[in-house]
Amino acid sequence: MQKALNHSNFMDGVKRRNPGEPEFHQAVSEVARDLIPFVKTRPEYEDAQILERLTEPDRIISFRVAWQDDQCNTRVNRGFRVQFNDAIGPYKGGLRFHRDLNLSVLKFLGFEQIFKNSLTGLALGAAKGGANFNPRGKSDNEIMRFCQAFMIELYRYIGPDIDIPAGDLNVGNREIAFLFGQYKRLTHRFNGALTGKSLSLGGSHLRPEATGYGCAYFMKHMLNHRNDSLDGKTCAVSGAGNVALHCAEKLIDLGARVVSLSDSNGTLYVKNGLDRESLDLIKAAKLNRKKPLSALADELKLQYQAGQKPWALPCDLAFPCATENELDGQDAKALVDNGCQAIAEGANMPLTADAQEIIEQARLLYAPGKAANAGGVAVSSLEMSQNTTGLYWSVEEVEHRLEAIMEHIHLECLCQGDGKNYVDYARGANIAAFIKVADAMLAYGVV
Ligand code: NDP
Ligand code: 2IT
Repeated sequence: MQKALNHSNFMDGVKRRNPGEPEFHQAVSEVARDLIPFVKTRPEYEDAQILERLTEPDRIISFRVAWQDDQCNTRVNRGFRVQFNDAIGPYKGGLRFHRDLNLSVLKFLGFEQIFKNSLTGLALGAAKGGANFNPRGKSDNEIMRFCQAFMIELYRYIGPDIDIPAGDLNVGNREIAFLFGQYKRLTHRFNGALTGKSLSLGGSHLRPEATGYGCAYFMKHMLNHRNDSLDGKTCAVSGAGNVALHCAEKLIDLGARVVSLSDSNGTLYVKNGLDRESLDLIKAAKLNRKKPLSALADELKLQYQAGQKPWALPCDLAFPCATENELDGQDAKALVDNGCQAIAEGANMPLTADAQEIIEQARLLYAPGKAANAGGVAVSSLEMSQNTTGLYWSVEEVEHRLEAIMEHIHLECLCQGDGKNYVDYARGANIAAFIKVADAMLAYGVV
């Protein structure tokens, strides 16, 4: 006889089947907390074991990547693609290069992607991939050779209607160009098998900006829903990469004051708010990987707090845009004590489980990454449409569509998460996203 479905039994099973994968357990546990009570009201989902199936990736591909560095030393890394779920569309999700990348991280990212992609309202399944490759200190030629070697294996598993990778941490325009160039040579096809391409390679306007802009829009909608606005709000932003810089840019343009950026070594603090000119200089330098944030702070005569995170700074709104578990319980408490009103996650799972609990118990508005950072994958989908039709949209057209998608996601979260005095966006996002995927899985029968 099967055990009764409850959070503890369910998570025991997940941990037994996936030992030593704490990030994956954390992501599943957060979703299961909301979905198990919901599934118990819909026996068709429970009978069909949808939750058990949803937490098992369709397949995991792992491969050797051998390449040569500038000194002609042979180097070996491990490449991955976790194709998690294609119930509502072809596999879609980013590629990450990071020294410590492992399957726990990729499975959490691929799992979150199922829900994020569903929330966009577009036909997108979910995947994530990358390599345990540390790009720090590598030359452009080394990055190129690594990307080419990585694609020699990956190309077999991807395609415009199979699996469409994009960027993520340490994979931006430059890497996507190297990857796409190699894909094109190997397949003899020019198609939309990768997104995040630069404009000259068939990319979309605003793809680099989309995740950060979308995150700022999501916050705008949360505030508008309670008759408030971004105007004059003090915002703490973490990270100084693609997501953080574009989130900061849109926040400034929408009238907010951005008091911080950060990187793995510390925090740039600008008490009166970064001006657009300084942000543009930082953006130009960071996106071309030219300088660390501390050097830019020196140049711009701004304060850099080495070894510090931004969360102890007084702020109205917080935007963790760097990486997973970057904001812990102590940081969450500091935000609450300092009067922070709302958090929107630009990064994937930037809050530890106890931080999320503290934020929700204090009744801060809380937009989970699967809702707030979905603008990136949404514009990736717009890039796919443009590649398929060969018709390309203007900046204005893409921005208009991105805004509409973020508004739609906000409404989806409200539909399932609106409580008496508090909108539980995390619950709303989990349930709204789940219904669409679960119904598709039911329709397919037992697969
Ligand atoms: P980038 O590589 O462009 O930038 C990452 C930034 O985060 C860098 O400034 C990096 O600093 C900083 N960072 C990395 N690790 C840490 C750490 N442990 N502590 C503090 N800072 C750190 O990546 P993205 O901006 O693209 O991605 C950021 C997050 O957003 C990730 O969680 C990613 O999964 C998520 N995301 C990205 C999307 C996209 O479209 N790119 C879409 C949706 C989500 P340093 O240079 O010192 O390493
Ligand atoms: O986490 C994410 O949503 C991304 N890295 C972007 C994925 C995509 O396919 O654009």
